Amino acid sequence: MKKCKGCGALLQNENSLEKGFTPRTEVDLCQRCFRINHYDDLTKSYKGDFDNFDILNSVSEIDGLILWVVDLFDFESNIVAGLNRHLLNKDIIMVGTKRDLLPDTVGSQKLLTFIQRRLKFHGISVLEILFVGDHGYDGREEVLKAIDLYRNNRDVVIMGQANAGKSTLINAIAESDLTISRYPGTTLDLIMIDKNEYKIYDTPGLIRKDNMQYYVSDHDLKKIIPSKVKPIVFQVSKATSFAIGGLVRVDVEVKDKSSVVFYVNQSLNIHRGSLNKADELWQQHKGELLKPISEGEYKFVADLKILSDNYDLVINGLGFVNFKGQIKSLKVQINEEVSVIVREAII
Ligand SMILES: Nc1nc2c(ncn2[C@@H]2O[C@H](COP(=O)(O)OP(=O)(O)OP(=O)(O)O)[C@@H](O)[C@H]2O)c(=O)[nH]1
Ligand SMILES: [Mg+2]
Repeated sequence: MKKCKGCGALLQNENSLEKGFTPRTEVDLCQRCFRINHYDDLTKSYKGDFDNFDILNSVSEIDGLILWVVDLFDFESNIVAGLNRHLLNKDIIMVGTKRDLLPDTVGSQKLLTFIQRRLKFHGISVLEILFVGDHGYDGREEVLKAIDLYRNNRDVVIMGQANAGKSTLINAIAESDLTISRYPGTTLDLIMIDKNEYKIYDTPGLIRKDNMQYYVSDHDLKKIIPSKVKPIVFQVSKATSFAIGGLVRVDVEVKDKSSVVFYVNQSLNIHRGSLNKADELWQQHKGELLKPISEGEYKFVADLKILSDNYDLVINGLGFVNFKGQIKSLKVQINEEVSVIVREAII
């Protein structure tokens, strides 16, 4: 049986709702990949169908150097807990992607120090940390050099969270034609690319269920995935409530004048109002004026620790909010499954 060259699914002409469907199996691409390539269209998101354990198992079965691909913008939700335990005795290089989504003011050295501290915090160790941007083209040579340096006659396996930019990176370094899309869950099975001296394997992305992208409809995904980011700055001097669409409500009380900057998809609407009117607004307008919303129940998070006078509130899958100044309290309302954390500021 032949595999689709775009997503790795076995080609079949029996069930149009299943992976790998094509009316004519003599072609190279399944219908879904064809539609993504030509119409930027997602007929079905497979984001719920993967088993992280199976994916990590198939990665560790290959005798290869591992490129762990990490979306720098969505860094916290790209962390794979216990990475070194899952990939015992493997050589791992971290490749941070989407460097271009972070402001230029974040210099490479600062970013590197930040990442090293966060990896230490999460108990992850890697041989080297590299950054790429511009869809893998900015930083491509460094990745190829690192592969040469660490490969030791082995093949190369790319792994990481869904939508991190794994297939994009392979296309940049191996001039391949893997299907890429703005939606998570594009690559469906292991794909081998023969680069003559060695093979590069693409893998399906790992899925985290504490990620906002998991709880919005396929239709709204486009609006929330951080593909275009323009920071939105607010000055705050009294108790204020912000709403990111109807997805997240952030209530802030300040001791002193502070700045609050949102780094989320620029098409999301950020509503600002006074805290004492926020309950009413949220109850009346969530889902209408305040949209999109997520599926399922919302929780109230009130015990967020304020770390310093410059820190980020990270909302997995959505982006982050930076606070500079003396903040008295910070409370969040959000889908009950989605993780929010505070960390030292990346910027
Ligand atoms: N801005 C920016 N976007 C990028 C970069 N690299 C990848 N992307 C975008 O990220 C999205 C996901 O890319 P893919 O290569 O499909 O990601 P993947 O990790 O293979 O995803 P799965 O197959 O679902 O696991 C696409 O919209 C890419 O265009 C980058 O360096 N900068
Ligand atoms: Mg992919």
